[in-house]
Amino acid sequence: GPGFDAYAIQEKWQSRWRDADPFRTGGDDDARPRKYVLGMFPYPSGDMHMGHAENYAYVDAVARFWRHRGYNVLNPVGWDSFGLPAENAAIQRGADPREWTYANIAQQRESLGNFGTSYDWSRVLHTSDPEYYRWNQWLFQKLYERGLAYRKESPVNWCPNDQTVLANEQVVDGHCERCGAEVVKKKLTQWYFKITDYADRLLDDLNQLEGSWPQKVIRMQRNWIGRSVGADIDFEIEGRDEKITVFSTRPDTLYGATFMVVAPDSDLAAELAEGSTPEVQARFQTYLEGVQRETDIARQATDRPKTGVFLDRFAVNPINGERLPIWAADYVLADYGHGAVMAVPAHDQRDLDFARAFDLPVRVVVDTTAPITGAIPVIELDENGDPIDPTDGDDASIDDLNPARTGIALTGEGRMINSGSLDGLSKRNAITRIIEQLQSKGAGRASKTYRLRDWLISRQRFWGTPIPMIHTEDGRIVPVPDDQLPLMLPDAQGLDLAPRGTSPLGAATEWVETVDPETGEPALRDADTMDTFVDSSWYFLRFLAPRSADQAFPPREADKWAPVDSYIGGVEHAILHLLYARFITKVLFDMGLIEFTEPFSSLINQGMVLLDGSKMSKSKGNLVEFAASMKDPGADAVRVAIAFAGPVEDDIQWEDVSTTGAQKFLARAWRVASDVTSHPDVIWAEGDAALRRVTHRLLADAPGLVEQTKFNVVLARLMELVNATRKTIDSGAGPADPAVREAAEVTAMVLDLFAPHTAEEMWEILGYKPFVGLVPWRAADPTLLVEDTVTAVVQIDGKVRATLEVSARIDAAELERLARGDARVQRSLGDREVVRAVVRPPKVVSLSTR
Ligand code: ANZ
Repeated sequence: GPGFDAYAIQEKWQSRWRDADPFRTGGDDDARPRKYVLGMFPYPSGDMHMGHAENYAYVDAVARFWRHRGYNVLNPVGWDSFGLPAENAAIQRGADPREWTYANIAQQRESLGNFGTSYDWSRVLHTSDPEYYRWNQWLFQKLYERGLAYRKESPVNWCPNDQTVLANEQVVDGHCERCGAEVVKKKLTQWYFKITDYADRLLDDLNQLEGSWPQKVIRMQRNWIGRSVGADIDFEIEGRDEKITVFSTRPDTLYGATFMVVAPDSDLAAELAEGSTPEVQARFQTYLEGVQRETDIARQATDRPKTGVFLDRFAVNPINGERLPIWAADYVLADYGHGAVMAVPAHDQRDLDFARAFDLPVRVVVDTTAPITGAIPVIELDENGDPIDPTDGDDASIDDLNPARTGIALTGEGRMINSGSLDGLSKRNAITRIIEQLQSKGAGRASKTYRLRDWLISRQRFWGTPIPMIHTEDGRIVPVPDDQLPLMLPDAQGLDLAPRGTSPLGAATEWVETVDPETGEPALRDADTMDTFVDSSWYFLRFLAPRSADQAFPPREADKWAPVDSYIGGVEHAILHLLYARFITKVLFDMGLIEFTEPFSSLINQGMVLLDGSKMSKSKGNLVEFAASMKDPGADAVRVAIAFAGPVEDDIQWEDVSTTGAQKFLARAWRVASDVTSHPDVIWAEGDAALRRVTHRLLADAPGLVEQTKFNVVLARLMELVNATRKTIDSGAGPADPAVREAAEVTAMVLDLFAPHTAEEMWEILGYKPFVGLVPWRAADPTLLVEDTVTAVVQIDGKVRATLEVSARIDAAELERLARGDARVQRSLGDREVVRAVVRPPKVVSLSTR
């Protein structure tokens, strides 16, 4: 007969799917339970590459799986279509970002169709459509009403190449996440979303996600939020009316404070220097200029020599009235805590390094050699990974450990000494006690500090959502009235998009000029656009009713579908996108619009497709053409090869991906279906039991494996089934055996997860109507799952010495190996040698020593 023609099959089934639209999500009358499966939506920069293919292959496998399991599946797709790459490409080519974007979307959409993905195509959305970004503007105004959107002037991350500000999350090791240019600080007035108000909830709710999100992502989010618990302590400053507040995680060590350090680039440092001698001022200025050229990363490195200037000013320790010299030093950061620290060199390594460099006093206030009952000792490791025991040596006393001499700060647990009324207390009790004392003096309070900063959302670029605010002549800032929304982007024609640090919209005179909605006086629109991470922070809700003209999303649909059951995408979004989406979800919850607080119930991060060890992306120029691969080897072979390449979360080396192997497997599966000669009305029970067992074990195991995203294992088991079926056709009961038909049908159904075109074709060959994609999962027959075992006896010189439970299908070699390895057999053999073995599988092994 004719051979397996993968491309013809692919074309045929894609056209049938287009006509019948079988995977559209069921509506209100659909009684099936619901599943919301979502892949992180693509950015339309050029055509797709194999990294995209991997993501869509997994998303489609999960969506198809739940349909087979009887669910009404929502699996939508859309485009994250605002953003810098479109604008930069447009500038380079002198084109319109809009045209570039929508041309790419059209190309990607065709590629996705060619890949055979089972999306609900009726729900496609683009974030650059006014019907979408109108709701970004709504969201912005809602946050503004709630005090969660505000403007402030502060030093921001500035990319000198892209000429725009960046969020902290977009700065990677001091460089622009997109273009790699070194990021500098610039003082600007910008819009922020107050994500820090949600820091505790963003942190605490991660507990709900344990087990359903990758541990690594949870850990990265925890570190990013970075909650530290401690106290704020206020210090009087000589010659200054206001106190200086410092944040400390170790208020228990307050008696050990011997100096104070302020961040040189803080307003506070400048003010303290200004109030000092001209000499200090000059030295401070020189120091500051050097500091401003450093990155935060370099400043926090523990191994670099400590630098700083004495400001010739003094603080007063609120607990004992001691005078503390104030220094400015770059290891203290301006935008963490209060930009100032009380330095406790005996118990903080950075402070100790500084004290030793500038000959400042060191006072021990925790005796780390004193035993603390009930406390779990903190064991620190040295660079060899061996525990450092601060009490090393039998008669170590705290004097032997004097950090001023050893250079090692005593950071471990112990009992308070040299600390007045705190003496003898453990760390925990001392912290509680000192906070009480400070509080009663009005000089301190319990406090928390976070690494997380507010989310800077304004951008000085064109291709984004216009910020829906108006600046009035008398200096007020008011929302664009509702009836003027969407506030649409003007035509890019005639606008100079070249980055120059101010928004190109500002030059669109007609667009920018408006009136104050309250007074009718002339006013100006805000010319900045929103960070595109605003767009993606809530898009999963828009899919529920993407055409809705009067709501961002209907709460009723959200009750039905959200949160997303399975969210699938790259680990590169472990912080930014996921954190923002979690934040906005909590805001929408607080607004009473949704009834859940976490947007993605489970998260699957796929690894990357690598070429020569580096990430595959267009910018790296190492793209394996997606479009070409759809013709040869074809969509199914690409999907199978990727899913078979290894565990989902592992990176894949493209060189190791065997599309030839995948093609051969698909042809074998198809041929098995073609060889079946029995009719669909066969009686399964009459089929070959051994083959049926392989089939039913796959039916029983595959659901668990898919839920654990072990797609490669499912494929390996499918290959095993195809091989077993071939064996029965060729050397067993032949192609008419009902077990062969059963195996071929189950192969088609399970194969649909990975190779839907081949699966549909097999299903049709087997005499069924389309679509195998909608066929309910077959239940495994429990009687075929019991592993049939028998009891084998082991005789030595005619006497039974042991019995073994073995598989009924065991072969002679394996049975002999088990028998000889058995402990009882070895014991009764002692040092006698076996001279003859007679093995009759599965029941008898007879060993002779004579
Ligand atoms: C006194 C002290 C004694 C401290 C001690 C530590 C150990 P994390 O855990 O990272 O939050 N600190 C506070 N603000 C700072 C800033 N802007 N730049 C650099 N360091 C700053 O660290 C909190 C600790 O880091 C605080 O507790 C403070 O030093 C320092 F034995 O206060 B500690």
